[in-house]
Amino acid sequence: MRQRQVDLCEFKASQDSNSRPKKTFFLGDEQKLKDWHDKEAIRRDAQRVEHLKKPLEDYMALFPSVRILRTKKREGLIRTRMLGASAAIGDVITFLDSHCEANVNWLPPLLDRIARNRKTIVCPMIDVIDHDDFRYETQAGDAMRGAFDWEMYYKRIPIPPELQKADPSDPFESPVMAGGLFAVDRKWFWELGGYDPGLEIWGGEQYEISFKVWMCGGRMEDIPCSRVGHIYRKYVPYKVPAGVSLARNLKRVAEVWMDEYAEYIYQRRPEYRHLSSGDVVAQKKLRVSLNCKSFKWFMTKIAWDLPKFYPPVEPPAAAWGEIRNVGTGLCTDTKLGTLGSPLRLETCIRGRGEAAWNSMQVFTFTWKEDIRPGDPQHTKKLCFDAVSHTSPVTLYDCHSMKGNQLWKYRKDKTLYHPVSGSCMDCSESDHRIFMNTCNPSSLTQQWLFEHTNSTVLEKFNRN
Ligand SMILES: [Mn+2]
Repeated sequence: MRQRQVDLCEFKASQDSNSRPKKTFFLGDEQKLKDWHDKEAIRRDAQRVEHLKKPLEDYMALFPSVRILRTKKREGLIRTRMLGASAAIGDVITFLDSHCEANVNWLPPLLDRIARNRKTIVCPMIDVIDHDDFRYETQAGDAMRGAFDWEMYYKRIPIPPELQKADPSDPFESPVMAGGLFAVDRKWFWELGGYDPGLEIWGGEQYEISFKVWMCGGRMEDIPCSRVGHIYRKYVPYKVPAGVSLARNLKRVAEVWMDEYAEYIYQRRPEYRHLSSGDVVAQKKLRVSLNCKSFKWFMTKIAWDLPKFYPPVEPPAAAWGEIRNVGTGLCTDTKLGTLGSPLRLETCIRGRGEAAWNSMQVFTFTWKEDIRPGDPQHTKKLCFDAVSHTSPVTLYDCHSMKGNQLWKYRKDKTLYHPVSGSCMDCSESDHRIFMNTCNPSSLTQQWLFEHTNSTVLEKFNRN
């Protein structure tokens, strides 16, 4: 049998590919590789657009091993994938979105891991194809673990040192997959019950399959040597039927898989608590029959690093309420500002009975050491942000990575910005709030939070 050598780590255009060690991989023979490809099923949702009708069939006629399946009515991503999977005959099922371009030698490194352990679900690394000009690049941070916050938004967290491999091109464990790009042993997929067929159209299915595979005796890996480009769209180009909601899907996943941790979701999304998740009896039965472990096990053994970034119970804030300037007696105010707009200095409105005070002059110095509009229970995802030692202080999307959104509220009442080594200052005449060279004797650099938690502040200032 002729050995075929495949260079795994040659990527078309990934930016850091120069620094990536090259690896080689041996496959049984060429025919086997062809078989793998041939057995991938293609699936399409019900016809809506012209080019998915005859033009698609004409094009695919060039590839005799490709079968096009069509649903009778609109089924959505989840059930359509199940239809494709049920028609597949190969040993391995690979799911990709339609707006993907597989990179060089993307498949063998996925199959290799499944061949070694059939209960491993493997995900390629998803690179970014720009939706405007199709340029190709790695995601910010490249290799990261898949995670979620307790509103069930997908998040990426760094690989902790304990899980980092000597060779960064080695596969690494990921708690949840990003979306729907993965390969799985076909029989194992069906042993797991496929996707929950009660999930509608789109959303939550990546959590369902991820929790299920980990908790029910399998595992999941991201494979740095397998690269697939994906177009991240600006908007969703289709309509979701009335009555279908992402919330209902997420509630279903939480009810079936998350045990007592579902409560953390309901605390943040109270509207989910009484939402109907439909009939989940079959899903719960499956969980029992597969002898699946608890969500607590998942959080302790697999996603143990997640709470450091997204704690189920929010740690206490260091300070909150209005932020009053000592020199001017005026308060920081968002002026209901939009993203990127500068903070302003305005007359303090606390106690003046103005209904709007809540949304404009209340801030929280959070456990992430950033400052956000809103009270501690309802912070917005906007943060005090400064780019230099002379720039205005603006509200920007919170990145939760400290950096230019890290602040220190010091004993001398200054708001110190470690990255620029400067302090928050203001000017009474034009109401500006800006960064300036620290001068602890300047009263315009001293700020008073309405409430402080000295224990938390002391801990922050020790860091
Ligand atoms: Mn996609």
